[in-house]
This record gives sequence, C-alpha cells and structure tokens, in this order.
Amino acid sequence: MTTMTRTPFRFGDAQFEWGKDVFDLQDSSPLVQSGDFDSLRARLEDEGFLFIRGFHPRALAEKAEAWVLEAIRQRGGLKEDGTISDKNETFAFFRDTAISHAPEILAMTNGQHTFSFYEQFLGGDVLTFDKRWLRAMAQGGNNGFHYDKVYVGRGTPNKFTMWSAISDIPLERGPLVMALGSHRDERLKATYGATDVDRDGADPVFSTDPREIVDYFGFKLATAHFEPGDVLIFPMLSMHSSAPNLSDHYRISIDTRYQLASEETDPRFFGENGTWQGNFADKSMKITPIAELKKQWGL
Ligand SMILES: O=C(O)CCC(=O)C(=O)O
Ligand SMILES: [Fe+2]
Repeated sequence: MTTMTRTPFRFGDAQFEWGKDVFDLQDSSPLVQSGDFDSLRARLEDEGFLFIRGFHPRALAEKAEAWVLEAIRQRGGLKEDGTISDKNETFAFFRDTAISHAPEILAMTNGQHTFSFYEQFLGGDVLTFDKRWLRAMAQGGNNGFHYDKVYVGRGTPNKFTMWSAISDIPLERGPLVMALGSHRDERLKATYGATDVDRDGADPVFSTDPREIVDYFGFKLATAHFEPGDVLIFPMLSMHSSAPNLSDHYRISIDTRYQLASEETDPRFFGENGTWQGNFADKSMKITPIAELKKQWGL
C-alpha cells in the first residue's frame, strides 16, 4: 500500500496524513534477533524509542489478554460477544495486584526474555518497578502527550519504559503514538521536562491536543498497528501519548519500567502488594494548569 492511498490516521477529532504528519514506527526486531545491542543503543539514542515487533512470544500476550478479559468480564465490563459493555468503563489494574501481578502478566513483563534483553541492553543486573500500569482502555479513553520523567523521574535517569501490547491494537483501537524528535528538544526538556508532579504540582500532561503537538510544536508523529507482544521502549524524556480508542473492543496494554539494579530507584513505585505510594499522594497539592506553565516557560 502506498502512502497516497492510506486513509488518514484519526487521533480523536484530528486527522493526520501518512508520510506528512504521521509515520510508521521502524521495527527494530531484526537487531534483537541478531543480538546487535550496539545498534539498538544507537538507534534508541537517534530515534528516541525502539519499536520491537514480537518482543514477547505471541502466545504469552494471548494468555495475558485472556486473563485480563476474564477479570473484566467478572466485573461486568464485557458483553456476551466480547465487546465493551454499555457502562464503557476503563480499567486500570495498577494496585489490583491479583490481576496485574498474576503469572499470566509477569510471564511477559518479568519473563526471562525481558530481563535478558535489559541485562544486555544496560550491561548489568536489572530491576523493574513494583508498580505496573496494566490498562484496559474503553471507548474514547486515551492519555495525553507527556514525558514519563515528570511522573517516574526520581533516582537514576538511566531507565526505560516498555509499553507492551496485550490485545491486538489496530490504529482505531488507541495505539501509542511517539512525538518524533521530542527527545532532543532542549527547550522542552529544560522546562516541562524538569518538573516533578509530586514536587512541583505542575500539570504532568503537556498536551491533550495532537494538533498543537504537530502544528505548533512541529513534531511529526509515529505509530503502528500493534499486535499482541509488540513493544515500544523509550527513555524518560521522549514525548508520547495514546490515541483515543475509537472501537468497541478494549485496548489492553501494560507499561513497565526497567533500570540497572545498582542505580538509585524512584521510591514512589516500590512496595509489596500494591502498597507503593505512587503519584498524587499529597491530595492537598494544587496542580498548576499546563496553559499557565507554558506561558511562564514562554512556550
Ligand atoms: O497506555 C497509555 O495510554 C499510556 C502509556 C504511557 O504513557 C506509557 O507507557 O508511558
Ligand atoms: Fe507515559
């Protein structure tokens, strides 16, 4: 299929043309298969992410999907035919560790294949946060553009998010979207990227408007039809969002974080059985709107 004939990428109310505003994520799985970690590190540095098709064996992702769908069904979230029920409820199983830390999920996020990848990528023993962001996004649901640093940035800066597709995630089912070059934007890194939501009360969502990201900030977007087991790996300062799920099927994904075991952790995300502190623990903290902050930053 040529770029000329592709239907535009729908991102909420906005539409973006392939090859102009939105591009296909480049698949780095051949570099993983050949064990070329030097090239993987170089590509992550260059592009601001690694997209790895089939990082998790598909069978593991399918088991994880069945596990999550059954949990949703038990909570009244599914119709008989497997589509989202009329309540249209989004499920975030973050502290529900009976679901998010079940063997069906950990086989992906804490599997030998995953740890072995990060050990080779980072060059030492690695650990992952206890908090795992297992999400089942209902229709309309998405997350705005942000750097993960503002949420999970304490401790070593040398850590990586891995967003794993559990369900099939075609373009209309709310795939993750990268803002290309945002990892090199010194102005954004020095302003928005220097905030910590729990220290500064700065609105952690940089933009909920993809047109602002493309037309005003000048970033191109990149995304893909994610299949079960595909992952995106990116550093703390690489802007991303998810597109709204326009379908009547849950978009199921999990995002987890990895770092060298020898480096300092972010204590907010470690604790037994869902007892970690997390973000927004101080309920009295006043959040300054991002529009106000952008003015202060001259953005
Ligand atoms: O899945 C989403 O909607 C957002 C994921 C995300 O922000 C992340 O993986 O860091
Ligand atoms: Fe994120």
